[in-house]
Amino acid sequence: MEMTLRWYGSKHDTVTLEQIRQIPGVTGVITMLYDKQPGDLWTQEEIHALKEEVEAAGLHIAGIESVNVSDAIKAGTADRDKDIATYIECLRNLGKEDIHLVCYNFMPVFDWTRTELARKRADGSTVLAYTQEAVDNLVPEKMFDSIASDMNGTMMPGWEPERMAKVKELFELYKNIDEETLFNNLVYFLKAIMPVCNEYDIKMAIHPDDPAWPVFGLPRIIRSEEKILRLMNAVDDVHNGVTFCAGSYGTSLKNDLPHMIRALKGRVHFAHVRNLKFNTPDDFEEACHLSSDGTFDMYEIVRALYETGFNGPIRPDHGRMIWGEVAMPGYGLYDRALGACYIEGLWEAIEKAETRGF
Ligand SMILES: [Mn+2]
Repeated sequence: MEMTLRWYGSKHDTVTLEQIRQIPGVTGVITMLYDKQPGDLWTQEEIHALKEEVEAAGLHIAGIESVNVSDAIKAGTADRDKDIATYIECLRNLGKEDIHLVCYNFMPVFDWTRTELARKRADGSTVLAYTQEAVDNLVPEKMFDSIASDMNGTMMPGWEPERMAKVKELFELYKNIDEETLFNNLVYFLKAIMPVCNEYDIKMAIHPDDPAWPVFGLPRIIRSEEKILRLMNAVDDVHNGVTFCAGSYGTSLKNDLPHMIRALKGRVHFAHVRNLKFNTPDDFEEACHLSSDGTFDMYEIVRALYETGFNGPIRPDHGRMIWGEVAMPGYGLYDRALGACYIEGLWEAIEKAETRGF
């Protein structure tokens, strides 16, 4: 595995490449061209410039998160073939720049949903949190407003003002799309892009839906072992793979995370490793990464990745806001750095126990 950190680019991120490089063991960043909208072309020159900036800081681009998929592709409208052609061109340009991992998601309208971005914990830290009750009492437009007012002056991916302005239109677009149609649209997209992925050895890694159930009546298709295996089998190519996001699959306590990792052996290309603390099955918060602070056994998650021969990038996921840091909620420097070192410690212990036979 390679330890990485997500980086939002010098224009948007409060964390610098210089700081990331000083986190023990971190050698790569997961990034993207943050001013691009879904459906835009990423030119080779733009990708090259980003790559040079990262490499000048002594790091490298370990993968892209994300090349976002347009609503035309997800909803299967008349424009989808045009957008798929552009997507293929983006992949080709990434391949030419020697980038071989692309994370993406296939969630309609909302990329991810939390109902609080700064819930205060007993130690004074703040974390992202979710309660089903809050979602049940919100109309989608208000969801955008509450997220926007809580961003610490930053822009959160998936919650861009451009998308907020279109929320009603987007709901209209997905009105008649059920899970089966959405799944078929995803398969259509993957089959169309597999040739360029094979040509440039680009591993596509789908991010699960977050939370792992339908919200606001929108279909959600990547949320359980059964559903993700169905997708792996529908397009049975190693380049059709998975971002194993523990914190997203883990929103459903029905998902057995280590079991899922083993079932997906060979198809997990990227891992988001994070803990959640459940207060009730309908109320969870993003704890620090340690097993002792949350609900998941992080040792078992990392062990499943190790034992299945996982060799892609791992990144710590949303961290707590601690030590007075002001940053994009979930994406401060300090707690993610602690998370990275903790995961590296687990990995080293598991690897040494295995290779030294104790
Ligand atoms: Mn994730």
